[in-house]
Amino acid sequence: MKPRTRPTLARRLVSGLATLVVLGTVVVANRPMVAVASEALHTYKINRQSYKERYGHWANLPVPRDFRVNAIHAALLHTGKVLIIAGSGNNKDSFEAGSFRSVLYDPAADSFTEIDTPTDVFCAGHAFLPDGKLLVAGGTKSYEVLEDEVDHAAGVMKIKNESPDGGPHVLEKGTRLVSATGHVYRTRDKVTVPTARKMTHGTTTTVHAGEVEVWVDAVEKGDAAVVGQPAQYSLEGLTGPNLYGVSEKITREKQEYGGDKTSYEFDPVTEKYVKTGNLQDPRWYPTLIGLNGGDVLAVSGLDQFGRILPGRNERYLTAERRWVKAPELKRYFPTYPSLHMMGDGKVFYSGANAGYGPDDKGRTPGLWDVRNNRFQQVPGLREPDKNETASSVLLPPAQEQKVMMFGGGGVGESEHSTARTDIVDLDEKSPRYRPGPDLPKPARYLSTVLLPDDSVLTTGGSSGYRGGKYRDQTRSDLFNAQIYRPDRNVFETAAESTVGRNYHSEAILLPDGRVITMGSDPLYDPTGKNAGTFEQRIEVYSPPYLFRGTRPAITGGPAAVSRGTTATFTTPDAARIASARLVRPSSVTHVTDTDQRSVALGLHRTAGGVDVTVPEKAGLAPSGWYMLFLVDDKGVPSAARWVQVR
Ligand SMILES: [Cu+2]
Repeated sequence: MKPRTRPTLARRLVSGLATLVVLGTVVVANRPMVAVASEALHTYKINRQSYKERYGHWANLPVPRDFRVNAIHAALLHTGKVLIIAGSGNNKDSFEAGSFRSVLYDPAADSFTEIDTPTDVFCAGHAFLPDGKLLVAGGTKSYEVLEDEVDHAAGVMKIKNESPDGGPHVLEKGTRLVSATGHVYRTRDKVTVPTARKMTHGTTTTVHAGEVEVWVDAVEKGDAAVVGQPAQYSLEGLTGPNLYGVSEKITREKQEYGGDKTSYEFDPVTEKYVKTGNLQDPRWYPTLIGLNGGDVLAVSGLDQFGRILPGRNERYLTAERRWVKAPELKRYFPTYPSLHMMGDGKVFYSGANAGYGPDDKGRTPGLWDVRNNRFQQVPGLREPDKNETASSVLLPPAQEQKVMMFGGGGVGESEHSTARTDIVDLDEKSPRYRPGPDLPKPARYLSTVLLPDDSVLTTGGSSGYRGGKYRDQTRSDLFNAQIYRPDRNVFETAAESTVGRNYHSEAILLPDGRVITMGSDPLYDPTGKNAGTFEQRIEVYSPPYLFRGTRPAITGGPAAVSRGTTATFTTPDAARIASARLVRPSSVTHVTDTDQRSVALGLHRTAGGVDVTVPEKAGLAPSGWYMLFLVDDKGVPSAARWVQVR
């Protein structure tokens, strides 16, 4: 047989080129098939055991149609169920229809229940009480009206009563007030104007007018009824100087959301909202934080007329189930400030917040001593102009007293966002933020979830405002997830989520060690031209530790433990238990969560179990329900057992 001659270089090039052209044509002609093939390859890859062991695994949670809600708030109850609160769900039609919703998801039974929701708790604040009930305070009294939708001039009117004798005056909704130029305005609510108070000092008597604020709308449309300066108004049909209105200005500017005064304790056992005393100030976007001793502090928020509260904070007296003013703790914060309870009882404001208020006020992080209202600024945070829509957590374990800031964006509808993380050690004498590792991409609304193995899952978020435009992208949802390892100060790549989550989204650790993610409220649809729709799908992430062999089990132990004491829990896996953690369940909205924390327990292994010691300080382990996790020497956690810390 004649040996085959080797083709020349030119021939080989021509033939190679021809093959490429043929292959290219095949690929182009069969693009859908190639896409299917690459998707199949991706599916194969992410489902391999070795992949899951390294990156974890995401799965969609099928939600029956009737239980799909706009998840604005989420909290894990000590019954193991997740309370998902929508209220009106940032949907004006639902608000006007009085349709307010909450849903309970039970991960153990994989079932959903509708919860009767009496008022619009959309954008309330919440925090767990020592007995495990969830205090939910504030919410939505009125929806925003954008400037181009304001046809009638409107504003806040102060009605004054200078008569100390006639008793209080009740003004029905629709009461008419007239300006000096004859324009008529109607009140939006029924109000009671208190009597004036007579004060006598020696021989002189002064009268302090009684007053109440009410929103008024001009009767006629257009600009004629706009009043640009402070003015006085008379009540139609009323003569005499005793009762009148004054207003700073009546405008056709944008009307912000108005806050509500309602407050509830959600009872995880009866699964009902139980009304408590009202807030002293209506609040929309407040932060609630539990204080040592069991009371709760409410700070910030917009009032019933959409004005940011100028530092009027208040305290919930848990034993009496009512709110009282806290003038001794007057301090201004932007809305939904991220607050963390520290070991010594001080409250740390990380600087993260959620978006209302001027850009030059109350934006500096610091340690707030809630016993004497002193505030020690904490310097060093990089890009301090990008704290809005940032998130922060008390890193695990809580004993380290380190808080980490993640991402964030500029104030308002800013196009700027950041990938920075910074960490502060609040045990230092003069604590300051120091640089942490960057996130893979700039991120607003990043969800941060403490895992029982002392790592932090970060997931979701978007680079642009509410998932919208960022640089050359129309949509900017982030699908990359990563796990922060405090011991090595690095982010490890995690599997990618399939659902993007920006504004109004949440992620929380479940008792079985998985993480549930929900919500997202994009401003625009994928074209970037039409209004976006609320994301109602739920996705659940199983971290790598769930694929790394048999989990240790907790088989018995007390339902309650006291701080500073030791308790015994039984486990057949005692020999390989390396750590024990109490993880306080999350109650989160707008990436603000004052509850989430992981507390290290002293650990002593015995033959059939472990003795664990709870720290003494209430600032480290505030009273309430926790998930006890035992973690083995490979970092694999048990399923949690619920324990109440007293
Ligand atoms: Cu919101």
